[in-house]
Amino acid sequence: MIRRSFLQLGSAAAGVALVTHATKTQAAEAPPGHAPQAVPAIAPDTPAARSPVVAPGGQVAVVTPNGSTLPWRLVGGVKVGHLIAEPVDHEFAPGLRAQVWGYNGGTPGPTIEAIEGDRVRIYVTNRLPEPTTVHWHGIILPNGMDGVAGLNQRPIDPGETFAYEFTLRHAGTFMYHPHYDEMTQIALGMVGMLIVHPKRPPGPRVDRDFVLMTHEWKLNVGAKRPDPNEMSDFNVLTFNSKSFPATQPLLVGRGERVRIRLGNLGPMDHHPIHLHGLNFKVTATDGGFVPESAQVPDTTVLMPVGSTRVIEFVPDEPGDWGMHCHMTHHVMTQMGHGLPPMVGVDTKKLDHRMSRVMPEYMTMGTKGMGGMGEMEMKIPHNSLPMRGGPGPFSYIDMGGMFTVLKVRDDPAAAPNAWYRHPAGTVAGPANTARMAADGIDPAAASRR
Ligand SMILES: [Cu+2]
Repeated sequence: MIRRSFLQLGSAAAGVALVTHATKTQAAEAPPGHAPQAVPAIAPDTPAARSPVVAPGGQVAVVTPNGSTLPWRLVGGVKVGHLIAEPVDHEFAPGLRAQVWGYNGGTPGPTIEAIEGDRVRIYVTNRLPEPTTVHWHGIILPNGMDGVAGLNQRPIDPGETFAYEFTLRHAGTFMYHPHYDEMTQIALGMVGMLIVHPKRPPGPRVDRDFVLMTHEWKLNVGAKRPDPNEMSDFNVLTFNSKSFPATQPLLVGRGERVRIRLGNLGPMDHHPIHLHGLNFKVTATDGGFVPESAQVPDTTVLMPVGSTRVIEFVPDEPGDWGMHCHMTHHVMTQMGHGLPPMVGVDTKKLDHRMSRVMPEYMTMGTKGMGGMGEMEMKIPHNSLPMRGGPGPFSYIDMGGMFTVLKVRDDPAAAPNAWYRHPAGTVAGPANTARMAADGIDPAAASRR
């Protein structure tokens, strides 16, 4: 019996029934489910090397974790690129794949990177089953290049290739996406970033420059494709279309100036993105650069749908720092949805009755949901465990829109390793003698 059936049974009895490793023998006989795969906590191909300088003023190339950059070909002074809109077989994290739509074999599409004043010609080939267009979100260009189907051009039919050509008059952090059947095409993953480096950078030179797009998907357990008709209940939350632990960490050097360009082309939700271990300033939006006098220090930046926010910081505390959406359901995955509230419920009678018909039955969640992700329970084929992934101390209880900012004295060293904490700098069990000396009553601590 697959876990979904257990859930239905459990739900009918206002309980959450899961098979744990305590009942492995029976569980091992269960047919089509599979145990959650052990996944490496750190993606192996972290770009550790220093990025090349690509623009005036020592501006470094943008790095797209889990993504790529669109290659240019220079023809008669024009930068020529090619976007192919097409279906993509995408892995959100090990154990969860789906048929999505994207560009050039991926979602998000390749990051387009250019320099203020560049003339670009971008061919768009449509390999989708329906028409599409590309809108260059935030770019000020001739009206007929803006990509709104019906208003600025006719749609690009399946099999056709259109050419878009314009001059990048303004520097900034922009995006691209279809403006034909947006509801379907954006929800299925057709999004990308468009970075225009300034001719004269307005602020201090940065050492690292990353782009991260937030996105949300409704992917029913067992479904082959995300549901583009969903309006509110999204269950797969991603950075650059990956859920933790598949999100590639951002590796930076202590004391380096770091820029992260965030973009949100998700269908419906804003995301408050929070960084640990540092504070930052918002230096730009898709509307332009924020004057230094107006830059507010912060640790969370709200990412409204259809906008970009650029943050910059200089981390001075080394370590592995969490970076995540602060909406608690956005660090959950498929299994966190639609469960009955169980905290504090007395399930003794239910467990006893259920054990007569299903010996492996055990109601869970009565003490909270912590630890649910790491249990070796059977989960349906092609689904994610409730949340999280393995960490250096124990299971990390967050998944979805979560990644790790790795601040190192030597950013070129051991990108796959967890941070090694100096002795005496990790929280641990308190010493009772020390507690007493500090005026904390050990008896009060042990009272329940
Ligand atoms: Cu969120």
